[in-house]
Amino acid sequence: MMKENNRMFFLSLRLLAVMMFGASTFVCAEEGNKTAQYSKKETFGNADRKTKNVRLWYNEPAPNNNTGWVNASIPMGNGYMGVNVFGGTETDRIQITENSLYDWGEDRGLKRRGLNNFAEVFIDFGHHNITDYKRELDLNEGVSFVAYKQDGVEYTREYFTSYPDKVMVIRLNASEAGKLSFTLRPTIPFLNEGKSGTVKAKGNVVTLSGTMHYYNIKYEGQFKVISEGGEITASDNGTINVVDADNVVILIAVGTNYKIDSQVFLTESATQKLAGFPDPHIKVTDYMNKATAKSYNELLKNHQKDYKELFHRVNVDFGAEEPTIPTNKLVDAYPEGKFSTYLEELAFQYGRYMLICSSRKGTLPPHLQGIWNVYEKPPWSSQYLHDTNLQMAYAPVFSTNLSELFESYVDYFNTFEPRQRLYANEYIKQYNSAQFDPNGDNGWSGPFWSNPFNVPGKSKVAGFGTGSWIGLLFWDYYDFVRDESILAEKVYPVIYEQANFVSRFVKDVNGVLLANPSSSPEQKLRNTVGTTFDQQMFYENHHNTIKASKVLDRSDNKLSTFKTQLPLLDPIQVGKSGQIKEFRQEEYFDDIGDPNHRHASMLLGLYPGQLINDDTPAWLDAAKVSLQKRSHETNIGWARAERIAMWARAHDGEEAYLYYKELLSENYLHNLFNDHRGDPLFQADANYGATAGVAEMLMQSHDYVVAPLAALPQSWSEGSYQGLLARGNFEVSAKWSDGHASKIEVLSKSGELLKLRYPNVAKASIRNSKGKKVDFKVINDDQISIHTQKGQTYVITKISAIAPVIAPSNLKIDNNSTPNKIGLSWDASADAKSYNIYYAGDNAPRYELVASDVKSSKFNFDVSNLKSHDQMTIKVTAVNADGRESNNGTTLLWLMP
Ligand code: FUC
Repeated sequence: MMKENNRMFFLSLRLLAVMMFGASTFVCAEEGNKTAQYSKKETFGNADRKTKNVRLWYNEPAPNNNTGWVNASIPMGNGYMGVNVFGGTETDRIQITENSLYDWGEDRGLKRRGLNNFAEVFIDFGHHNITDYKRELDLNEGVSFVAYKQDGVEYTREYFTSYPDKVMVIRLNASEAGKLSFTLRPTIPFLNEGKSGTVKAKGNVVTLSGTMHYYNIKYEGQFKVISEGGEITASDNGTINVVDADNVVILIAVGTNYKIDSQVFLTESATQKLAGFPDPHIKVTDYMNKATAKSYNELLKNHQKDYKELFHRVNVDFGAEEPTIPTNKLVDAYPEGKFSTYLEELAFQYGRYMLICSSRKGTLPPHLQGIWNVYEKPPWSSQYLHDTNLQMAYAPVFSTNLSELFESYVDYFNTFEPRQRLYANEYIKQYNSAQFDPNGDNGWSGPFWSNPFNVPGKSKVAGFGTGSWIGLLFWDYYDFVRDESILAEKVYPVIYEQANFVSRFVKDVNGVLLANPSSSPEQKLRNTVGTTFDQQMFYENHHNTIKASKVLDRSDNKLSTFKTQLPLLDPIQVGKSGQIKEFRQEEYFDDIGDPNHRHASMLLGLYPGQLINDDTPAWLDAAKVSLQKRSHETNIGWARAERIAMWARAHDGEEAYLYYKELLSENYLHNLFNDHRGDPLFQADANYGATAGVAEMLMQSHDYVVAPLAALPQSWSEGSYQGLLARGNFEVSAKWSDGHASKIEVLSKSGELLKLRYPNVAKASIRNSKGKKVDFKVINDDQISIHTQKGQTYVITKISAIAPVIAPSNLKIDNNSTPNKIGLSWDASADAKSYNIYYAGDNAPRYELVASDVKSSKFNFDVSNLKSHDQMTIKVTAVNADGRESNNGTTLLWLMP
């Protein structure tokens, strides 16, 4: 380590130069005399792939208080720990979170406590005459920096959290030898009768250890100071003093005796849950010893290899210039109408960054605050809430090409699932005892909230669909990566046993099977029958289970039940406002519950589900009605994020973008943490969710047709992206200008059939990466299919632009006085040579063509043969001189007299 420090001294100087003077390249690693340089325009993967600079930077440290933590500190993490770096000069503060340090109990009047703050680490420098201050989080590097001058000396620090080496590394430098002096002061926050601990310093190590009593959690943190030059003194008060060093590396390792193990959930006694698990001293010492044996250089290299391999899979560029103002100013200017495209790019990548920090195999999954918590009593105890928040944490994991990060949840799920099986038995006995299997083969029930120690059974505020919603994540894991061993081992058992459970909670009501009991998340009407939430989630999980059984050629005994039930699950009901109903009892949109509710659970089949799509255009139109009626009233971060994705699925890039703008304007703090509702109250869900929403704007594949630029807003008229993942394991890249794609590239990673939709794609040049023409099948002008070869890239260029056909508008009934005749009229479309008239009766997913080639903007619709319907949606589209039909139409709902 010592030898390396010399070299790293120069590294720090270079980094400082980059940060302060904006050099375009910086030294990232040195090998002997060889210097490896990473330029800003580093290429990777295919030749076109450019990494755009994505960074947050500030001209002052984060204020040293809770507001500074939530608003301005820089979050980092490696699954083993989350850290928030303040970057102070008088005193730096590094707050550490370890996701298993959980407190519970009712002492001191605090009923629910939850995740506790692991450590507050202070580094006292006493620098207060500083100039040229800058701190930065470089998302491309996964490293953060601080630099400033004091009395002519340049001080720099680099921080990173390494997943492979399980430690945090801080590197401190001064530009002159012997000028680095500080005191390292790790502390244990919130010591009280529920938490005991001590901090001791010996040699060059501070050890912080103790017990969190409720669950009898042993915790330990080690902080090692490796200094070149100067003197190190350990004090009895648990601090280490460094005087006149040249440069220093601090290593931090933390842990508890928690293990991701079913014992934890199956043991009732709180203090026995961790019984028999090894003391954390063993593993923390092991992490520390292994890290100490490596040079700083090696640690940095390991970290960057791991981090960059994930982060750099996706690049987005909406044509933004890197701003010259710091990130806090960028965020502050945004609501004033100075919309920054750079911030829009940055926030997209930030969600991916946060997921990499907070969801790594072998460590607990991201909770409501990801892996960051400064409090003793965090909001909602930093739990896993399964009626939207947890699912949103994983919303970008597949589409933004980070699939293996889901493994963190897979392991957690598998440890709590045995406990949920016991609940499943109880619930079936309680609600539908005739369906109880005495052998205990009743599947698993989905939890609402859970934490690292408990799964308290079902939700009081949502139906059993929460489990099937978890099932969607598992299905997506396979559906995106198409690995049959993942399907067989990790996905199928989960979704099959979920279908097994919910299949016992459906009741025959007039020939359809309705969830009973049933609730729609957090809405007023509870314990009813057949909410759209439950119906859709049951439907999707049954459907996916049957599909998976076919892929795996399984013939398990309950499949026949699922197959019988599936067509009777009746997942979508269209109401009298033309909306997708949330409740069976609902007629018009705002009949029941809060019309502006943050949850839009009746639309989960639109997103993140797959049920409502381009192949069900009448449902898609009904979903749009519901989305419009849900309005922009909500100020809740995650709800806005969800609507970005929902509007994107409805192909309305402008509405999707508007929600993104609202989120960035009102919910994003200076460090880009999402503020749930303006307290500020941090919830990481919208950070992840916004990333997922933007991904849906850029590319969709939920109906197994890869659709690049499916909901592009005008504000992103120029741009490119690389590496988004589509179902079928296709990596998709696109480049566009004037809102029109000039190039689409698809890398087939599993050799599956590629269906591709883009206007005029059938007339474009379609070649492989060697420039050879590729055979494809034309489905229509806008859709083709290709039997792909694994590993081959398909390049689509020369895509001739189409002017989208303007839809007619304002469809209305002029005259309904003649029985069985509806006299329709609409405002003409300037593009129309003729019109097509359609209807969809009641809850039909698709329209029937009533008339085509209608030349005027009036039509007399004869409904005498359609009297069996209670209502119908009528739709008119425009057809232009080339025979191209408008994407949208004008619709109205007709209630049969
Ligand atoms: C659900 C949401 C709330 C909040 C909470 C943590 O109850 O409805 O908005 O996100 O979880």
